[in-house]
Amino acid sequence: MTDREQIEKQLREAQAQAEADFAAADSPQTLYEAKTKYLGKKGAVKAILRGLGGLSAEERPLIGQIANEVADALEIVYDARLDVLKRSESEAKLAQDSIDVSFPGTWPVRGARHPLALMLEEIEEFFYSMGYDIAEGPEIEQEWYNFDALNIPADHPARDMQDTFWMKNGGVLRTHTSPVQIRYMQSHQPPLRMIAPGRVYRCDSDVTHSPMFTQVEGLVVGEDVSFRHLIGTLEALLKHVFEDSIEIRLRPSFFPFTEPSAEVDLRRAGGDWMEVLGCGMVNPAVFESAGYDSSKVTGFAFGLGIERFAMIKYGIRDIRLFYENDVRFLRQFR
Ligand code: FA5
Repeated sequence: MTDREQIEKQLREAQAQAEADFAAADSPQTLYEAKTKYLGKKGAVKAILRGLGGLSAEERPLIGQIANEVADALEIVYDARLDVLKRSESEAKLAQDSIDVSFPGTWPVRGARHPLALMLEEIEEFFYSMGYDIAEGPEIEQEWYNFDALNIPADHPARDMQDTFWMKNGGVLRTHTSPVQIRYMQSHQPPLRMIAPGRVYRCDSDVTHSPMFTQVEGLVVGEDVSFRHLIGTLEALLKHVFEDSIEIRLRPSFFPFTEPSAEVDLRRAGGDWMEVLGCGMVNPAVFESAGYDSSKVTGFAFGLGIERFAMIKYGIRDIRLFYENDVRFLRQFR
């Protein structure tokens, strides 16, 4: 056998031995060790090539080519075996880590919507479905919008109906959402239907009065809007919010911005009456402040307190609970 044949034979034997070792490897780790043993810098193939010294210049490239073929072939066998080993390794892991779907899990702690947010959403949904626009106005209001434009002149006793927080610059924290009526009419022409929810402020505090509370104003203006429309609308609203489980009482009342005016009280069977809203037909003086021709339009308006609605709906006795953020209270609305 010539030297060349000798080396070629060694290479082929090394290849066969390597393939057998690769096949026998039972983990990526042992497979890698086997690869290094044959193809690494100090591996068997390199060792054989180092023995090329005795070959002629023509023979050397031929042997080099065979060595490359052997190395390439082994790389392919290596990759295929590695694939198989990795797959069976991950299958074994999956089988071991199998999930017990009947095991009770840990529940994330869930928050709850605030009862006032729930109530407001319910009221907004009702009016939105009836085609009302939803408007907003500033909480720091000009005296003119909060009072004068609503037919409450400076020296009129009606100014004291609501205890006002005055600002140093002469502005007020709005005492009701009625000023939004004026702002809305200034920027819209009749016919119109809108509600204006928002926070209002008064120097006032006990179990049914909070210094900050939330009103929803309503305003409908058109050519033939009547008191009957007002009553029908409020009845439909109360039915939507309380279903049939509530008694309704309408009392004549007084507001400078409506004429005639009324207040609505509600009571659960066996409970006490609670006033929830004021309403009436828009006073012509209010149309004039807003720039409408009071001989051409009529309208109704109302202002309701959503804390009072929520107190009755959820059976809450003290209005202050809404603002104390006691989680034991809030959790009940989950
Ligand atoms: C007004 O504020 C009128 N602007 C309502 C109105 C609008 C009448 C349009 C006619 C036309 P009153 O002060 O009564 O009215 O308040 C209306 C509602 O707000 C009350 O019925 C009550 O539900 C609620 N409310 C009043 N004061 C408080 C308070 N301090 N805390 C909680 N809710 C209150």
